[in-house]
Amino acid sequence: MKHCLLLFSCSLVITIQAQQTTHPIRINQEGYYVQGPKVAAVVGNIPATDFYIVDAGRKDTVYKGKLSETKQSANSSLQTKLADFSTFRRPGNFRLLVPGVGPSYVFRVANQAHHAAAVALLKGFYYQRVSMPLEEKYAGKWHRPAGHPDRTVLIHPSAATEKRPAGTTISSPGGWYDAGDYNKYIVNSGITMGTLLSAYEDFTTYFDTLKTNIPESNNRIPDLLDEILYNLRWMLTMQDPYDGGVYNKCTNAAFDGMVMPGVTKLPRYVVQKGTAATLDFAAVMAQAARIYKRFKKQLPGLSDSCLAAAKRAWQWALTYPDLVYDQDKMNTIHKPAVTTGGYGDRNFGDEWFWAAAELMATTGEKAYNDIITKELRSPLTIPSWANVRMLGYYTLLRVGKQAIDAAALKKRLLYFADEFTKTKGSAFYTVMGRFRTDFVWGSSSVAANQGILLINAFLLTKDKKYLDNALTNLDYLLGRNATGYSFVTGIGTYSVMHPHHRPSVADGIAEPVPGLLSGGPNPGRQDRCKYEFTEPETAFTDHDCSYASNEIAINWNAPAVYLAAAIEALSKQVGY
Ligand code: 9MR
Repeated sequence: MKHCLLLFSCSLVITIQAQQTTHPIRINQEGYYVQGPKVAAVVGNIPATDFYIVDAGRKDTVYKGKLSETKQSANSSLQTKLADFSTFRRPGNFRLLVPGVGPSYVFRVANQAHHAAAVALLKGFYYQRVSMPLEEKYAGKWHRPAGHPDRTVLIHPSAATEKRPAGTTISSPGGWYDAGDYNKYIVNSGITMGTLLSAYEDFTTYFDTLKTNIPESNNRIPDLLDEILYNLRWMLTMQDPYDGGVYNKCTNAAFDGMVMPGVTKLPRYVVQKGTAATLDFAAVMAQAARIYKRFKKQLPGLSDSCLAAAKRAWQWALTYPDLVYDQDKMNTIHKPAVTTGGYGDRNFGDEWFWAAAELMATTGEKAYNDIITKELRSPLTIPSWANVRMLGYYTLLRVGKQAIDAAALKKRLLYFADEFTKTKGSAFYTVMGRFRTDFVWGSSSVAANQGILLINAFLLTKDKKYLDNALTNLDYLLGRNATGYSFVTGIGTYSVMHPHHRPSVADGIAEPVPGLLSGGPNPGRQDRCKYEFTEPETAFTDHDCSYASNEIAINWNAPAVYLAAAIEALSKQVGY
């Protein structure tokens, strides 16, 4: 049936609420699986009751459906109607049409609908590499010279020891820039690396063949592990060989300006060691030891070195079980003052638990069981840089079952995950936003980490409902949300263009560096930039001023890699 062209060409005028300027039809801009769930959210006070799917080229109507009743969002004043076209199962390019609203962007219905997103998000890490040039054949138009060499890094007075006095230097090259800034932080590398390593452990077969066109792509190590290795080698330099403690960060004294990496030549420092950094390091090294063991031939000695480093870090932490990195306090004592990111965690129970879980899972040694048993009593939480407890749970259920009552832990995890399967009342049909507190600094990573929880629940039960719910948060990240943006640069029709990311600002290229996940709505608006909307799920501005809502960061990209890749890896199995 040919559908009225008039309808198709009608513009996007309508009774849409003042509270929105982006496209009123919110879709996953990257696409939908042929056999999978397909939902769009139409924002505004919509009189229409029907919707249509039209072929993008010929504009034939290929599907007709009923819009849901009006839904009031719990996280803003927005209202929506949902268009569920899950029973439409034809591959191709389409638009969704709502009378009085107009056509949506073109979207794809395809197998492997998120392959490109998974690859781009992983490739995002390559673009964050610090000390090597990004060559055009890998980086395309975003090629650039090497950033900070970090071969001569000063011991800050806060980190001075007899063997490494203040002002002496160490070499600490490589690693990824943390975010839109040019510093390298161990605490944030911890959760990032744990998440990526877990992605490999959970979806080994998928990642064994996934290529991202990086310089190491032909070295007989999966690209994911090559990418992780670039940061792992840097992390190893951050351990003091004399005592096993780990410096909090390798940093400038103050943030660089909005210039390309390596342009400024200001001194770099490693600063005070701390319990959080050292235990995160121990966990990552223990997990890496387990995973890279398979690649002994390609990487002789690496796995053993990682395990030795993990054990030394653990020993240091036993001596300093509660050493907080308090930057403000540090600055009252030592010069120069350091004003870059703090990642100043104060509660270490979760780091103890995660490190113990990884060390136990790798070594099988009973020495870690007491801490595991003690910490198992604490409540489950969605992970964040300051709370890594869940990473320990995932690992114990994946490979460390001998140390725990696995059945009981599984039950707890599923009980927790079930809280995140209540998409029904949601105005955007996403798990994200179930709680208003989901919208914090880096809220996109909350969505991605909820997705990981649900995927773990799926892996434990094979119950498809968990994957369907995880997918709703990928839909959220890629456009079905209150802002109308795809939060991943370069992915989707209307994705963020001006992230707070120094290379993207300074490189003179219109498109931002691709594959980077924007932080997302954050009503805290700590950057004091101008925000058009300020409610929990709308407090976002695509402006490079906005480090509180539109920065990018490695600990946000990592769970998005996991989520997109896991859904791709499982899509066939669940019949998407
Ligand atoms: O992601 C961090 C967020 O949870 C904190 O509230 C915020 C303020 O301390 O810092 C964020 O991390 C930033 C880090 O300190 C420096 N690099 C950029 C990070 C992302 O904004």
